[in-house]
Amino acid sequence: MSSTKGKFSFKISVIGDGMVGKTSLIKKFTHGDFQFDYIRTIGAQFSKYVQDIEGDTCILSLWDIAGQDGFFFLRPSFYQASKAAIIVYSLEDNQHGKDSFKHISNWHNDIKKFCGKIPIILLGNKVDLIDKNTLDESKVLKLTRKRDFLGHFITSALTGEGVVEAFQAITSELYYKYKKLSLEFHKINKNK
Ligand SMILES: Nc1nc2c(ncn2[C@@H]2O[C@H](COP(=O)(O)OP(=O)(O)O)[C@@H](O)[C@H]2O)c(=O)[nH]1
Ligand SMILES: [Mg+2]
Repeated sequence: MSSTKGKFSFKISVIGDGMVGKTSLIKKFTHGDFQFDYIRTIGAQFSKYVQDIEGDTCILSLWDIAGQDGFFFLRPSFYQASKAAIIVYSLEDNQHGKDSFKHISNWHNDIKKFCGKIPIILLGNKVDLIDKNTLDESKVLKLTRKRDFLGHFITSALTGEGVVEAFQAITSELYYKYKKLSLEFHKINKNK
């Protein structure tokens, strides 16, 4: 974390199988003015997004896997110093959707190896492609509890449903966590 005068920087890794909508979700959240900086050596792209909370500035740096399909283990440099992660799967009622759900645990184990326990939210994306009434959330809620994820959000990068709520949940979690740490840090130093 870098925190001076109410300025916080958070790296958030957005992971999950190819084609689940990671890039589209980031674009939707940042209103399309998403500037990709491509890091060729590790196959990643990221964008900065600035959000003010309670007078402090939070700079989010959203890391996105550039173009790989399926599940594969990422390089440590992709995850390095991530303060949080967003794991995306697809709600599509087909093999791709099912596989992307199955791979959540793999993605989680992968990031845990490099970052330890960090706040993670799970996004079930492409809800616009299914009938919401047929959605059975019991399995995913069990997984959310078991893996101690911060929450599960149903999203659509197409309609925008749930997108802002999801990104804001992770941002405010980080903000309050690091704000508290920074206040404690200043208190300790003042008393020295
Ligand atoms: N209907 C629908 N299509 C989506 C949604 N999100 C992404 N897509 C489409 O799914 C494909 C893969 O999206 P992309 O963001 O590139 O996935 P990524 O590989 O995870 O980054 C693209 O054709 C997107 O237009 C969504 O919420 N609803
Ligand atoms: Mg992508």
